[in-house]
Amino acid sequence: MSLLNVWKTFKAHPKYALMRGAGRFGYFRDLVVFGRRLRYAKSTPAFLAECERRMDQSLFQDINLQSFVNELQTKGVAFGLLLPGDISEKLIDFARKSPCYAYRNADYGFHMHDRELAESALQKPILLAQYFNTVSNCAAVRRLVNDPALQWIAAAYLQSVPTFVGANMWWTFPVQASEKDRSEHAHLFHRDVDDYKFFKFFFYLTDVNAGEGAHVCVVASHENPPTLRAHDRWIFRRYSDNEIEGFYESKDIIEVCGRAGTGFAENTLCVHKGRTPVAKERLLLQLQFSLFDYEVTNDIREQTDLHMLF
Ligand SMILES: O=C(O)CCC(=O)C(=O)O
Ligand SMILES: [Fe+2]
Repeated sequence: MSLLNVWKTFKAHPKYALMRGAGRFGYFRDLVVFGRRLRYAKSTPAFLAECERRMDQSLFQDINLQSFVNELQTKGVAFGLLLPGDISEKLIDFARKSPCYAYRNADYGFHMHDRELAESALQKPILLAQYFNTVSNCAAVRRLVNDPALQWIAAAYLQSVPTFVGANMWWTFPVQASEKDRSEHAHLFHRDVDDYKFFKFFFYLTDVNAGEGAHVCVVASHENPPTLRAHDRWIFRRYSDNEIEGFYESKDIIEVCGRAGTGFAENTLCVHKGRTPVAKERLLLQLQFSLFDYEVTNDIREQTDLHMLF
């Protein structure tokens, strides 16, 4: 990021820019988490109790919540969620019927069935297309955001009343994309600094097989950054596959595969990336929870700012 970009971010979102600086340091992150925990010392247990009271409405009845949170804490990633078929169907139906936006650009709207036309209009392959305003436009997304089990996990993991900071639903397509596009859209290994403590739920809405557009993450790397260069502990950058494969044991580099509906949670301070699909597109829904909302991770756009390509 150039100095000019840093300055622009600082002016637009000063708290976010400060967090992006201070959040690189583990002891600073721990301090903020501790302060927040004290501040919410009374309301967090009340929040957890309210989730427990509503638990019979959850879509995830058979998951051991405490072990899930423990796994997320120690490994940075926890598996075992599965969406009921009717909820997956509703999400996929929403994706089929609503416009998505190539490269997350609000001017590049198209319907999934018009992908080829959209590529002709843009004169480039579309690696990724994202939906906007999913919470307000899709009841199934809202149902998941408010699910008591997911909310309980968020509160227990963040040790605080959690803040939901955004849903993101997007396609990745099997195309020959440029390195620049792959880097910008998270297809190279990286770590996220989205808050002092945060995590994301991921739900696959298409089957994701080995070698396809899977999410790949390095277990427990949230506490073990890849220190390959002098400043890697603090500078957040993209890493090559070779760098990551050389630094971590191969058993810890996990390619997450699963059928449509498969869900997991990850603190994406862990090293991770999305694989560029080879033959089959991937549809993913992500829900992000953190301590603070800097209003940079949600998919909310003014309707008047959204435009179709044709
Ligand atoms: O597409 C993916 O699996 C990676 C997405 C990613 O980097 C993120 O959600 O932080
Ligand atoms: Fe990421």
